Amino acid sequence: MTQLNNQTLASLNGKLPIPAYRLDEHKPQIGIVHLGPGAFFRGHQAWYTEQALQFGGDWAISAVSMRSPDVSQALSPQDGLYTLAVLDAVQSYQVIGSVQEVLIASEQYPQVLARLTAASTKYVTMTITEKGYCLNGSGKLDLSHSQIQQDLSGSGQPNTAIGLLFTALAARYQANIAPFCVISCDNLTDNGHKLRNALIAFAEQKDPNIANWLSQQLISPCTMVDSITPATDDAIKAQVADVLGVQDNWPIKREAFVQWVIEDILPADRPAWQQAGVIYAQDVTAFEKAKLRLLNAPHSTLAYVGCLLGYETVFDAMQDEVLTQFIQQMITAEIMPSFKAPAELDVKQYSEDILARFRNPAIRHLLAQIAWDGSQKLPMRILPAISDNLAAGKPIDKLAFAIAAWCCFIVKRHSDNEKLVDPLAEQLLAVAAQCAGNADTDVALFLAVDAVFPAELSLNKTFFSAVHTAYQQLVSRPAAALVAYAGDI
Ligand code: CS2
Repeated sequence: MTQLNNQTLASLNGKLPIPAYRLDEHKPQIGIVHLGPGAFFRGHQAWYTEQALQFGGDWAISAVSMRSPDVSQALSPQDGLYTLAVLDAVQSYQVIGSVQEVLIASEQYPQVLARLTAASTKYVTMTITEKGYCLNGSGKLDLSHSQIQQDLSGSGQPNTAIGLLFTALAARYQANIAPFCVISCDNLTDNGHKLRNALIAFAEQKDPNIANWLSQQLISPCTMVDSITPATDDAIKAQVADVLGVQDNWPIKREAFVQWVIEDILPADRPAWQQAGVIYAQDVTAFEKAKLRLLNAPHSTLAYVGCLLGYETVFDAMQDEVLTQFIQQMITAEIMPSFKAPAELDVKQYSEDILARFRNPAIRHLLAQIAWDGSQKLPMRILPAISDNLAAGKPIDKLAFAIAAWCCFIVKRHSDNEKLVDPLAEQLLAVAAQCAGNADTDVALFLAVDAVFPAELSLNKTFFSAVHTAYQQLVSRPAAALVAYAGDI
């Protein structure tokens, strides 16, 4: 079967939407560099930019992975082209052309730096996951982080995204070129502010003049990003080859729902993202909170409780009436009262729509994938709601059940001798190795992991006892525990 690339693109015309601008003589030049070319980026920001490119401008994307060669090896023979499959009530396919190249920073550092220091590069967007920002428990740059220390020492190429961005910004400063705008597209509370502060904190260690310049000129909006985009599997590769009649090494699948809210501080010189459906808002925080607490918190809860019950996908778990009742009750009784939703958001409808998205039969989303990086995700998704409810004297039992389920999930990973995907895997598995199924000691061991549980939580008696009660029931009989929690305790 022939390969999807610039030569075979024209043959797809009329079969499905293709990037016609790739067939033009004057192709859009690169104006955006994206760090972390994973599935979510390719189904979300790259799709929005694809729509925006219909309105013109030099906004093609140079995608950069820090170390992994996988995406570059798959897409470079395809001139960066790939297929987006939207799997929902209606299924559709589109060839995306906004990604012009995929580079690997660890192997192609001079090219990456050249892209980042070019005056024509106006934006750097990123999906580097929560751990990629190297932040400590209070959301500040962790200067004791081994890779940050290495990058600060300046010996060799930067290993972290923060180190790479600083190096490029420093070169722009020396060359009197304005800083690019940085746009975090990760599920981090206050993502834009945290990124901006991390870059300035790094610069303060290296050169106070650059730190000062960045604090005056660096634009880093907060964003809320949303679209369920599971990892690509062989089934979708075969499906896409059927539809296109050409081979696509790495197509992307996602649901139809897609949302991007950006803090309204970008310069006028920007891609036509608004025409593509991006919402610009004065205050993104409330949107972020709503999404992290009403989508990502239930997602993580489904992942840990669902895995303990032996389910494989979100769709499977959502077929379990007791589990969905528990999730709905957790949302209504504890999550919704924990924050103030954006005035324009019908929070009840928004939550119902999210649960309907979880029931999408066309999306095979593995719970095990959502379960990755719990030590990074729970402090963004569940612990803030618990802290807010504790401060307001509101209930936390169901949220604490989710935390206890995470602990049991780790204990099970350890006893089944299965891999735990988490930057703190070693520490967490060491804790699990000491667990004997006794809630007194086990919960104390987990809550002592201060990289996850700040002191104000781990020392909070109400929180400890709520996790303890849930863990005690979950560790021996998860299904019975769930039944108990799905009703009122
Ligand atoms: C998921 C998210 O893997 C996960 O942690 O909860 O990737 C989720 O699918 C997206 O945030 C949806 O926008």
